[in-house]
Amino acid sequence: MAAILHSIAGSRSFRVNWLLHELGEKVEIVPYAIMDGSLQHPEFKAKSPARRVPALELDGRVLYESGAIVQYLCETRTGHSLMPAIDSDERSGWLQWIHYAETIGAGVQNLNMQHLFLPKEWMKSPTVMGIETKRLAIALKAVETALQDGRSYLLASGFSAADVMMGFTLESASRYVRFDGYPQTSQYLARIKARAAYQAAEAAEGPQQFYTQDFYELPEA
Ligand SMILES: N[C@@H](CCC(=O)N[C@@H](CS)C(=O)NCC(=O)O)C(=O)O
Repeated sequence: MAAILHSIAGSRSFRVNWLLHELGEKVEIVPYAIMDGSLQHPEFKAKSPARRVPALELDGRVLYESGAIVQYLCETRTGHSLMPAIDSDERSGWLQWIHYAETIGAGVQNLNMQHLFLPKEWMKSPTVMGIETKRLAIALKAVETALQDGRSYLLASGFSAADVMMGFTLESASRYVRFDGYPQTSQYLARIKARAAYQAAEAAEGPQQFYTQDFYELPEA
């Protein structure tokens, strides 16, 4: 039976969509939109109490939290190399990146709120936008540093689910922080976007719903 993914195109649900494609699992996507009230339907609330995507129906369960879903999929599916073994030296790094993707994700979310969702100009705070952009730029440095030794992916052993968590997040972060100062990260992002499963997942969910510009400049403070 196909997994049922409750999703907004271009949101964190892309991580789950992409991972399911990497695993070769069937996925049926139930689409929502960020601003049309569809996340508020009682039926969806029963699947995701904070009314957020992703939520995934699989194996007779309903799961929310993208990182937990990614880890669950890695732990319950076999025949892949998306997660280092529990006694591997790389396991702690894998866990760190899985969760660090949400440190970067939180920064992006704060900037999405300021740049995209606050409906009136007077509600936006150039001070908050400036601080959040700086904090995001600092958080991204850890990724650039990790890639300095020329490795292709976050783990030296190769592609893993940590790249799935991080990859989506970097794509969104690049709307707010110019990646010119992050050459390794730039190449890394291009590398993961070239993956067949990434592209198949993009095609399955359709155009992202968040951004109408490639880059959002900071307003004058
Ligand atoms: N930590 C959660 C965050 C989920 C989340 O905030 N999802 C966003 C889309 S990226 C959402 O559904 N936002 C709707 C809202 O805030 O109303 C996860 O990783 O699944």
